[in-house]
Order: sequence, then structure tokens, then C-alpha cells
Amino acid sequence: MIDLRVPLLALLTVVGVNALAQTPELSGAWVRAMPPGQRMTAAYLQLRNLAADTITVVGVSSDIGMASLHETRLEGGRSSMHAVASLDIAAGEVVSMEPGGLHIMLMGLQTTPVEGDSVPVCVQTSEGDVCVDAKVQRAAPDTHNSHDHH
Ligand SMILES: [Cu+2]
Repeated sequence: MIDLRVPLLALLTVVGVNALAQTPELSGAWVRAMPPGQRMTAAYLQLRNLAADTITVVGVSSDIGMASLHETRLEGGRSSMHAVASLDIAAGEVVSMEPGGLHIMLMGLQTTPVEGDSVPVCVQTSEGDVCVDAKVQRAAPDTHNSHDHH
């Protein structure tokens, strides 16, 4: 088995990121901007398990309010949200949170995050906590299947 962590660590060192690669690696984090006064929003990100074993996500947190792991599901044509108690990420697996699916629900906000802000979001896992600054924006970042015309 080839150990991919060594070149990755070297790369992270070159770009000046913490040389100790955290796992799961968090990327593409963003929070949906809401109108002033809104007390809830959601954060989305991708988690990549760089470890050789399954990692379990056991919780989420953020300084700006109460955070919980949610999943939106379509049931009989109706969309509803459910709390997700824990989430297993297999070795090498990438889990994507995105609108209409898994997300980090942020509730009880003291201040409404506005476009351009950055919001700290942490993921608690069986391996410890990993945190990222999520960019506040009005819509999902461009991806292969998102065509958001304003
Ligand atoms: Cu939710």
C-alpha cells in the first residue's frame, strides 16, 4: 500500500499550512448568507478522511450559535430535515455537505452572518476536533452541476 500522506505533508508545508495534516481534511467550507435578523443558517463543507481507518463524526460546533449535523431528505415529495447523530467516513472517502443533503445547521445566532464574513466551524470526530473558517456567501460555490444564474 502506498502511503500518500508523505507527499501531502510536504505539499502542505510548502504552501504554509499547518504541517500536521488534520484528518478529516475540511475544504470548500461556506455558510449561506441570510437577511438581517435571521437566527439560523447552514454551513456546508467537504470532509476527506486521510487516515487509514474509518473516522466517525460525532458532533459539530461554531462560535456563532448552536450547531448540529442535519440531513435534508425528500420524502413523498416533501423535503424535511433530520438530525444526524454520527457519521462514519471510511478511509479515503470524501463526504460532501451541500444544499438538499447533509449540512451543519446553525441556530440561535446572536448576529446574522453577512456575505464576506467568515465563520469558524468545527467538526468533532473520533480523532479529535478539526476546524475551518467558512466563507459566508449567498449561493453554493460553482461546482460541476450548479448553474446559478442571478
Ligand atoms: Cu437543517
